[in-house]
Amino acid sequence: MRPALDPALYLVTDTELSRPRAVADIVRAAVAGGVTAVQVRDKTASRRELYALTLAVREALAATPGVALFVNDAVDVALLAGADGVHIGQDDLPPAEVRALLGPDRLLGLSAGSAAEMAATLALPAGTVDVVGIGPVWSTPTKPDAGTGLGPEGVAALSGQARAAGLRTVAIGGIDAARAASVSGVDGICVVSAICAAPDPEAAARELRSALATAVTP
Ligand code: TZP
Ligand code: MG
Repeated sequence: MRPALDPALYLVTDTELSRPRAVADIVRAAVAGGVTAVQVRDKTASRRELYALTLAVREALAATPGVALFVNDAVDVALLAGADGVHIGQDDLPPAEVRALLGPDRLLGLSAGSAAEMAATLALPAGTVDVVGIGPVWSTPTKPDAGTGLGPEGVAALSGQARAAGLRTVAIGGIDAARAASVSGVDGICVVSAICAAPDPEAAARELRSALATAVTP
């Protein structure tokens, strides 16, 4: 069976922004503050380091079985580390092939940042993708190459298409507690710096959670 996924407050980790703290410690605090899903993302780590990092985060999540664990890009690492799923972008292996590698019992997330990418996502066979990351909502120094933002309206429009097809959606890019209130029409918000760079990640997660009511609409 595919693991449960509550995407309401989705943390994507960043090793650099977390320093000098360990990513697993940030994750532990963030979950205590209300984070519901976690993606291990480290573009500079070796495969071996990413595997070790994923195991450490998995251990940090052991006490909270409802919090889904994704690995960014690396299907092999996700499978070997016993993660719940993998998140891929438009330049990674094709989603249908990744689904074949994952089998039916893991979650697959996919990034879509334009109408064309959403159309391609919606053309995939049912059950390929579980959750679509839509963004950036706003341009963000965390991922400078993500480009200019779609804005909350652009995200809501793409999200509406995905949700009509039965997919869940998260908005990503430039979201903090103040801006979360202007996001709407998604199943969750996804943040990196708002939690990883926060002096108190637990308090930051709590603050984001209370801003969620307007962003996450049925
Ligand atoms: N994909 C699109 S924007 C982004 C990713 C991974 C980074 C979002 O980071 P932040 O710090 O929440 O703006
Ligand atoms: Mg990728």
